[in-house]
Amino acid sequence: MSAIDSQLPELPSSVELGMGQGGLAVARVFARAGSAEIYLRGAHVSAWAPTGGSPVIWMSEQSEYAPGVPLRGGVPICFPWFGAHPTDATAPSHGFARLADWRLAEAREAGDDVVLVFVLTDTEATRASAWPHRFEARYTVTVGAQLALSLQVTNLDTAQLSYEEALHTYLAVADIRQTEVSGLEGAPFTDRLTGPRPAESEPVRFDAETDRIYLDSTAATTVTDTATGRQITITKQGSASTVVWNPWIDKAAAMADFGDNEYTGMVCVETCNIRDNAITLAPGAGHEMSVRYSVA
Ligand code: TA6
Repeated sequence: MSAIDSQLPELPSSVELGMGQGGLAVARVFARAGSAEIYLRGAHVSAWAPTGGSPVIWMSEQSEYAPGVPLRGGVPICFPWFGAHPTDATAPSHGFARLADWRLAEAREAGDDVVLVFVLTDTEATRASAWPHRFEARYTVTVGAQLALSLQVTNLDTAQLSYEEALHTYLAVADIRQTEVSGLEGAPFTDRLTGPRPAESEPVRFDAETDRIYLDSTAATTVTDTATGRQITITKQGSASTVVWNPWIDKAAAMADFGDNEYTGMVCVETCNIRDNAITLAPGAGHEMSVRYSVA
């Protein structure tokens, strides 16, 4: 980890940098109000729980921790494109950010919380990719009784650029069949399996593979676990798209890094700017997308 050591900021005692699974560098955070784990590869939050509370972020037991393979679970950062790249079939799904090594630029205590800042800038590899722009991405993770995530992107190029982004959060639920996602009622969406669908008046419930894109949706959402009564509220700024995903049985079985029955214990509610909501920045301009998770 010598390369990482040399760039490290001073760490408060509540932050430990160590070796995680697969030998990957990981920051373990022990704030008074909450704890978390963040892999430097992908600036990937892989665990968060408020102090005294149960884990909120879900991670697959089958996740790989190998070069070139994204972690399964946690909060993957999808950037600078979402899903398959529109023109380059060889480009990695959901972009290069979740496969890249981010730099831990800052770690500090803020009352009962701890704030960490991770930075990714363009590299030779990204400049040779399907998205060759010069950029800086700053990802701020605030760990406490709530989890707050903020992704700031700045165009360091001399030309305009456009990108998609998603905080592809995997949330833990007791039983997906007894889980509801509310806050999206009245919003039309695209079901990635069957196409455009009209708005629904009920919360999203799950009885099959679910993969929905809500555009022009700035609403807060709530994941209600009717089995336990736990509610996870998701409030966001600077995000105009929301994605809701559960792979259900067949897709779960088809994914090598996902346990066959693990679909029952997770739901993804993703904070995004994708498709028609993609962000365009003039040279020197920046944009921030942020989200906050609170549990009741
Ligand atoms: O956000 C939902 C989604 O785009 C699904 O279509 C599904 O593919 C999921 O992401 C996981 O993608 P990944 O590339 O991590 O396997």
